[in-house]
Amino acid sequence: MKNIIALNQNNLTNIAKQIPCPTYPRNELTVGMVHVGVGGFHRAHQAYYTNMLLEKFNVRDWAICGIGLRKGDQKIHNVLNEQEGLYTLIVKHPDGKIEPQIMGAIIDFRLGVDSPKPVIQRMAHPDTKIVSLTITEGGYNFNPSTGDFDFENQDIQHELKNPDSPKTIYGFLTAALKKRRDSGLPAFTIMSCDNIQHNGDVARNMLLSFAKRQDEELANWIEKEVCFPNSMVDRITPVTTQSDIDYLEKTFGLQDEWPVTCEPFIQWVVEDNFSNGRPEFEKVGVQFVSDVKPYEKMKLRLLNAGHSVLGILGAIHGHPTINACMEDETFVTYLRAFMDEEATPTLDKLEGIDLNVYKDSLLERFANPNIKDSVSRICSESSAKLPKFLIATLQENLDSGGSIQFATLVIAAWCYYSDKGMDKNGQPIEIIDAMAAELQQAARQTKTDTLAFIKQKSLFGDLGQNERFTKLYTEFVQQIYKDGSIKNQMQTMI
Ligand code: CS2
Repeated sequence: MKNIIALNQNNLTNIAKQIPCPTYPRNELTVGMVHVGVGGFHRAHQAYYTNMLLEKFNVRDWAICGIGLRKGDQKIHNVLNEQEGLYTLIVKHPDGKIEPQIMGAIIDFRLGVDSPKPVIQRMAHPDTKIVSLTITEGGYNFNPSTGDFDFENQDIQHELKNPDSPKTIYGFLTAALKKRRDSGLPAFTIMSCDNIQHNGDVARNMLLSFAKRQDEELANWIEKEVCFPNSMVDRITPVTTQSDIDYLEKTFGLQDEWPVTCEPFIQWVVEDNFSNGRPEFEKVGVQFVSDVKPYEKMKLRLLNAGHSVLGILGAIHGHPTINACMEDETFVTYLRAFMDEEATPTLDKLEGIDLNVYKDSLLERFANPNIKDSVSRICSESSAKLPKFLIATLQENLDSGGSIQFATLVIAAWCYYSDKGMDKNGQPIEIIDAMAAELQQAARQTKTDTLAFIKQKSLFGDLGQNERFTKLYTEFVQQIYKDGSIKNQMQTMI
């Protein structure tokens, strides 16, 4: 039995005998970035790049303070407090090599749920120069079909009337920016790192819509002073499992309550547009460009949409993980056909990027047998993801007369998935979606109204009125409901 060592600052010298640890003086760091939404992705991506910067380049003023705004963030708050911001990043290579490394860039964590003040103070602190976000596609509070800010949201209503007790990201940002303006401090940059096309522009439009209703003068100041760089972020980060925790304990005797696992690949392309300085991330491989939009579109429409294609079809077929889908020839061929025939024609040419090479690399990354990315993670919050990842492509192909069959089958499968909540073997599928009830209700009407599911305007806009689409969709839905098998249908198309 190994001696068990808890992960904390005091034990780092000991842990470093087996696992690379931060060697920079963590107690000398100051917080330059405040990050909202400290999930696995942030810890494997921005916090990883930052850790490298602190480790290799003597940087001291760009450490991170994590922020949680939801009740569910209590757990990460407790773990990071207990572990003094330290956690293990476990990089899993396709050949079986596993590289754990202790990350130290997060030096503080604050929960804004019951006491907003400490969060506002942190954002308004003179040292804070960037507030970055991974609040998920659904966190931006806009109507996916119109793109308009959703003022009906109860929390938004509350914070419009009570600017001092914010609940959502918008209330926190305006409260902190107001403090900065009133005390003559420069604004911070708001850097979205979510998988949304033009994520910075979306963050800007939403914040300004909100601020204009809350405080017009402040909105004008924000409009003038705050930069919102667009960015493309990429690293596949599956949900941490108990076996990841056990691996650290069994192999190294290390007790880490919440490590993060990820693939070796990492990419970050950001527009160089900051209000108040930025870390020299280019030193650790981040690409700064003047226009990130073509990169974003390529990634969302190939990687994220590709994930959703495998995820939804795989869930019904009974494949538990993305790599299991990639061991199935039918899925691989189908995915490549979707990429080549439907996603690629909607993309712009990108200098220096060969789309075929990019697509080949995606297939390899998806097939990494050690990542075991669950289809349930991919399918979670599909109502927020599919309009951006897939429906936009479908719509463009309808407009141009291009192929729509591969994406349409996924929409039909999504209806069946939302209705039945089980795979073809009768195993229940756990549906994690803020709109799960509405989706199921609409899907359940399919028997009497074949188009009921796609009549949900907030997701599908006017797709339900497009004859070419509805004809194909009807055919697919009827087929899937008849035999519950998705694979037969996929095979006839490839
Ligand atoms: C995934 C992404 O959310 C999803 O469905 O496609 O989380 C994906 O793994 C990341 O964007 C990879 O960079």
